[in-house]
Amino acid sequence: MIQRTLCLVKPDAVKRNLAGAILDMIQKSGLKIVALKMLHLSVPQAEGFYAVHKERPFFGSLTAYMSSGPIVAAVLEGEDAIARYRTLMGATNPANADAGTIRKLYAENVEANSVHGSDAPETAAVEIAYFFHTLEMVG
Ligand code: 3AN
Repeated sequence: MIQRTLCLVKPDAVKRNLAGAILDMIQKSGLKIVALKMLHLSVPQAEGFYAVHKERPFFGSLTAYMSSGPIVAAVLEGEDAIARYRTLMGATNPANADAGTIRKLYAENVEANSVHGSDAPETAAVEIAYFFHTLEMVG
């Protein structure tokens, strides 16, 4: 099934000039970028995005980090895009990520882990709509 998923290149990776390298890995994997922008979230915008995690102990730190610098947001499209992109990202904690994954290569730690990817069709739809208007997506 052709799916769309939300990709975020997080502040740690953008700050280290890794956005291009990460988007290159995504494109080389065969996923297609159908929307792309750079933005700097405010704390309330980061809190809105991570609302599902608001009871977690790391919520304050996570939202401070996600609003600490610019991010790159993209919508990826392809056959089985949600699972394929999560495989390419690797495990949440880079210490547990497989060799060759984005997080193994670039993530600093479990919080500053370089990339975000939606985990299911329902969350992908909500997350894509959080960042992109329908008219900003092509293809
Ligand atoms: P994933 O991004 O792999 O789907 P989630 O949804 O469990 O992982 O966590 C969302 C984000 O919260 C992670 N990408 C990471 O930045 C942060 N995070 C997850 N677990 C921790 C933790 N134990 N300590 C600090 N931050 C965490």
